[in-house]
Amino acid sequence: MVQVEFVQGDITEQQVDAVVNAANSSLLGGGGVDGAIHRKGGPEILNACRDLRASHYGSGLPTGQAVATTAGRLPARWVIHTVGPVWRAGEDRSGLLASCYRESLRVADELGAATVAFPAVSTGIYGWPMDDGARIAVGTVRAADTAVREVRFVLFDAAAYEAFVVYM
Ligand code: AR6
Repeated sequence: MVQVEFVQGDITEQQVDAVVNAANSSLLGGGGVDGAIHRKGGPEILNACRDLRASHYGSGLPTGQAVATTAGRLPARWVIHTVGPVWRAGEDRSGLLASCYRESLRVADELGAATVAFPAVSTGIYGWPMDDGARIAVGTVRAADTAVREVRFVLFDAAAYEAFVVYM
């Protein structure tokens, strides 16, 4: 079974095989985690994303799916880009959020990544409530059928860390 860890910190600094990016469908960058990964990882990541758009995802990466690129100058070897759902009150989109974690681990397995760091997908600009995002994230990873040995949830602030660590 996958070993789950929780740390407060910056996803771009993680020494793991793959870091997961909370991207958008365009794969061409944005704010939050996405902005930080492209800024620190350098242009190699954006170039790889442009190639993916041209070759496989002409209309963008659908919500809930995941795809890998180089990690450029980051300490990790790969970035796995996933597109979380935007929170909509009164609409249950939790299956899409769970899919982000499951699909990212599936891509990690394809790469042969043994250690993977995740941010709290959708809980920033996309507005998902942190407590619910943490429950879905940890529950999905623990239930996943994966060869990944270690999943590290990297939480940006103390409130996010507290929300996740409940599920230790
Ligand atoms: N390391 C770890 N966690 C971080 C970092 C970091 N460097 N920076 C922010 N967080 P967000 P989303 C936390 O907004 O909600 C982008 O524009 C943050 O506090 O990065 O999935 C994309 O292009 C929050 O808890 O991702 C999309 O358009 C969590 O990471 C959109 O934002 C996710 O916040 C995606 O929105």
